[in-house]
Amino acid sequence: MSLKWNDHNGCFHPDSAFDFLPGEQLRALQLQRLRATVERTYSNVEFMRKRMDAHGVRPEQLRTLDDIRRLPFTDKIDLRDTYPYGLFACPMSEVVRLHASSGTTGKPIVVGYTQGDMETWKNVILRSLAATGMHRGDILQNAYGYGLFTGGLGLHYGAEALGATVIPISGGNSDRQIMIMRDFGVTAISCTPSYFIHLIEHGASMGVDLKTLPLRIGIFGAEPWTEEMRCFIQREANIRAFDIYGLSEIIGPGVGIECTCQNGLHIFEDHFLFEILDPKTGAPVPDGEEGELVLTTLSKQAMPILRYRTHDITRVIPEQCDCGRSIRRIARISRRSDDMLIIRGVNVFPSQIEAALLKVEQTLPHYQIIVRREREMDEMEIRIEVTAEVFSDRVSEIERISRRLSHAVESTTGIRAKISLVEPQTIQRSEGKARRVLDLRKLDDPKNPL
Ligand code: DLL
Repeated sequence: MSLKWNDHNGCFHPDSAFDFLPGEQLRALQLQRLRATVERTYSNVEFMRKRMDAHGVRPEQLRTLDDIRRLPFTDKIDLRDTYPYGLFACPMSEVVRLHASSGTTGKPIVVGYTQGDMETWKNVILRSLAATGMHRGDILQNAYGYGLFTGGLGLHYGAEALGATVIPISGGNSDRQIMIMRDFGVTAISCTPSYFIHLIEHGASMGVDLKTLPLRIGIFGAEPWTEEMRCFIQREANIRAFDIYGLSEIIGPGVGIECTCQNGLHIFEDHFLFEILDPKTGAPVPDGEEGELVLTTLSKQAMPILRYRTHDITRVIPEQCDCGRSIRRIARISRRSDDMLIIRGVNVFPSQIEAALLKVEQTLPHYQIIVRREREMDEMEIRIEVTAEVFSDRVSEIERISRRLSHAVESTTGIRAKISLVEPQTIQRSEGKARRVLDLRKLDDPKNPL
C-alpha cells in the first residue's frame, strides 16, 4: 500500500534554520545560553541558590558545556516542595500563562511562562510540525486536551504560526471528532496514540474508514508507544505517524520530534540541553547506550530548570540523520525508570509486553496489565482485545492465540502471564494518556491513587 505522503521535496520552513546549525555554532550558543540560565536561576530563585551553595557551585564556574555536571539535579519532588511558584525566576507580573500537570500526591505541578517563553514554545512547535512535513494549507485537528494540560494549547500556537489551519477540538466526543475529520477535510491530527487508535475504531463503527480520508499526518505523543503501535496506526489509517516528546516541567510538547526519516526524535538543542545518565549513579553513559534523559532549559525565563531528572529512558543516536539536521536524536522513549514492575523478582516493563503482544496476529492494540499478589505470589494477568472473528471461530482458535501470546510474553519478559482474550471494545478507552497497568499489590499503599 502506498502512503498518501508528500514531503514537499525537502522544503523547510525558515524558522527551522536552527535545526541545521553547524555543531560548533550550536555548542557556542548552548554555552552562552546555559551560563545566562544558571546566572538567572542563581540570582532569582532562592531555592536553587541555596541548593547550588550547598553543592559548592557558583554560576561563574561554568566555563564549558561539560561543567554542567557540577550543577545539582532537579527532580519532580522539588516542584512539589516549592509549590506553587517557588521555582519561578521572574515576578508574577511577567508570567502570562500557567499550566499544571497532575502530581501523585494530590497537588499538581505548576509551570509558568513569560511572553518570551510563549515565543520559544511557539518556535519549537512550529519547527516540530515543519519537520514532519506539515505546512501552510494543512488542516490540523488538535485533539490533545486544552486546559491545564500542555498538549492542546502547546500545539495550538505553533501550528498557527506555521500557517496551518487549527481546529481546537480538544479531546473526547469521538462522534464529533470523526464527523469533523471527515467534513472539514482534516489532513493532520494530534492526540495521544492510544486515543487515535480509538478514533480509528470509532470511525469504523460510524461507517467512516480513516484510510479513505485526506488525513496524512499524525502527531502522537504524551505517552509511550511502540514501533508495533506505529505500524498498526500507519496501516489502519494510511497516514504517517510521528512521535512527539515533551514534558510540562521543561515546556510541554516540543522538546523533540521525529522528522520524515522517522528514525529517532530530534531534540531542539538550541533550547534544551540533554544528557543521558546512568539513573543509579548519575554518571554519563557512553553514546548509544540507554540511560535516563536529563534536561536543562536554555531559554526559559519564568521557570528555568537545571538538570531535570525526567525518569524517561532512552539513548542518543549519534549518527547524523539523513534529513541533514545537525541537532541530535534520541531513540523513542522506551520506558520510564519508575514504571518498572517487579514480578516475582523479575524486572518487567510495560513496553516490552506491548511489543510482544502486538507481534501476534489478530490482536488489537488495547490491553491492560493487572498484577495481583495471590498467596504471597505475584501473578500477572494480561487482558487483550482480539478481533471479533477470533470469537466466532472454534474454541481451538482462541486457545491457539492465547498460547501464542503467552509464549510471546514469556520469551520477552521471562514471566508466565495469564492471558485473557476479550472482545473488541471491552477495555476502557482513554481520551488522553492511557492507563495500562493496574498494580493491585499497591492497594495497601497510602500513596496509591487507585
Ligand atoms: O505529556 C507533554 C506532551 C503533550 C508531550 C503532547 C507530547 C504531546 P506531561 O503531562 O508533563 O507532558 O508528561 C510528560 O509523558 O516525562 C514522558 O514520561 C511521557 N511522554 C511524553 N511524550 C512522550 C513520548 C506531556 N513521545 C511525560 N513517548 C514524560 C513516551 C512520552 N513518553
